[in-house]
Amino acid sequence: MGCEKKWIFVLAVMMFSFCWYNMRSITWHPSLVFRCNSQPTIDYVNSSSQFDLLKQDFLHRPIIDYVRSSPQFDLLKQDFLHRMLYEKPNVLSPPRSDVLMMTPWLAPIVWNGTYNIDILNTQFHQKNVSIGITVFAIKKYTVFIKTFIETAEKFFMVGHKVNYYVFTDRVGDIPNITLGEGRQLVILEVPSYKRWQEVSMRRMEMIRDHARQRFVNEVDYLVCVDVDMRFSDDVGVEILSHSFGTLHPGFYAASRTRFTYERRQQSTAYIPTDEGDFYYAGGYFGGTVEEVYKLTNFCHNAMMTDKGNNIEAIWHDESYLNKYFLYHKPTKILSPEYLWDNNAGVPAFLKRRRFVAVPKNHNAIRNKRALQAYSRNKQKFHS
Ligand code: 5GW
Ligand code: MN
Repeated sequence: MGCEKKWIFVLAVMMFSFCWYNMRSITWHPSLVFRCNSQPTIDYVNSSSQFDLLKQDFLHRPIIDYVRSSPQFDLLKQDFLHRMLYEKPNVLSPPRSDVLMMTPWLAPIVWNGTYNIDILNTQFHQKNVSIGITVFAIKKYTVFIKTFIETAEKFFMVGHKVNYYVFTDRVGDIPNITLGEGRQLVILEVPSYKRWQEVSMRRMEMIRDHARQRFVNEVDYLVCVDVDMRFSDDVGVEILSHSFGTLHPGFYAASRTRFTYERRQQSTAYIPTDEGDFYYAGGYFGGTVEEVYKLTNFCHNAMMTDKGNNIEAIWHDESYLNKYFLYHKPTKILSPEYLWDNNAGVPAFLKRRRFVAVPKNHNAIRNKRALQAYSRNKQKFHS
C-alpha cells in the first residue's frame, strides 16, 4: 500500500512538472505568440516597411476577408474580372509550337496568338494604368516625329492613357498633331551632343533624370523606343511588365558567341562568351517607372565608369543594356514582332510586324554630315 502511494505521488509530481514546463513555453516562446494570433499575416504586412511591395502581390488572390478588415486594401475590391466569353486555353495544344514562348526564368516571350488582349485590356483598365512612351528626336531626327506619333495614334495602347515624351533640342520642329482622348504630347527640351554615339547613349541619363523628376508622378509604365520607326500593327498592354526587353531582329536565332556583346574585359559592359540569354535591342525596352529608373541609372553609371577609363562599349547604350538584362532578368520579353526591319524580309514565324524601321537614307542625303552618320549607322544595324 505504502509503496503504491509513493508511486502515485511520484507520478503526480512528474505530471505537474510536465504541465508547468509546457505552460512556461506557451507564455515565453515567441513563436507561439504568433500562432495564437488570429490574423497575424495582415499585421505583419502592415507593420513592416520592407513588405510594402508585397501588397501588390495580393492583387490577384481572392482574399475577401482581408479586404474587409483592412482599409488600405479597399482598392482591391475592383480587381475582380466579370463574366467574359472566350475560347478555353488548351493544356495539350499550346498556341505556338514554332517559337519559344517562355524563358528559363519563366518570363513570357510575347508572340501573336499567345495572349488574349480582351482579358489583358480588362485587367489594365481596372487598374486605370497610364503609359509613357519616351522618344528622342535630336537634330535631324525630328523628321521622324510626325510618322511616329501618327502611327502610334492608330496602333499604340489604343483605349489607354498615353503620354508621349518627346526629348528634343529643336522644340520648334515638333509638329502639332491632334491626339485622341486621354493622350497628350509632352515636349522636353534637352541638349544635343556632338558625337552621334553620345546622342544615343545620353538617352539613358535623360530618361533616368526625368523618371525621377517627372514620370514617376505622371505614368505607371514607360516604353522607351527609337524614333526612326513606324507602328504598323497593334502594340498594347500585352507588352507591359515589371521590366521588359525586346529581341533584336538581327539576332533572335544567333548563337551566344555570335551575339555582339562587349567582349573586352576592361569595359563594364563585358559579357564572356559562355554567358548570355538573348541579344536585346537598344531601341526598345521598358517597365514600371521605378524599374526603368534602375535600368537607366545602371547603364548611365556604367557608361560613365567606362568613359573615365577611356573605353566605350562596342554598340554603345545597347551593350550596357545587354549587360543589365543578363544579371537583372527582364520579367517579359518582346518578340521581333515588336521591332522589325523589312530589310530582313518576313520569315514564316513572324505573323505580325507591329513596329518597323523607317529607312533613313532620304534624310541622310540632305547634308554631308548626316550622310557620314548614315554610313556609320548602316554598320550599326548589324544584320
Ligand atoms: C544620328 C546619326 C547616327 C546615329 C544616330 C543619330 C541620332 C540618333 C540623331 O542624330 N538624333 C537622334 O535623336 N538619335 C536618336 O537615337 C533617335 O531617337 C534614334 O532613333 C536613336 C538611335 O539612333 P538610330 O536610330 O540612328 O540607331 P539605329 O541602331 O536604329 O540605326
Ligand atoms: Mn533606330
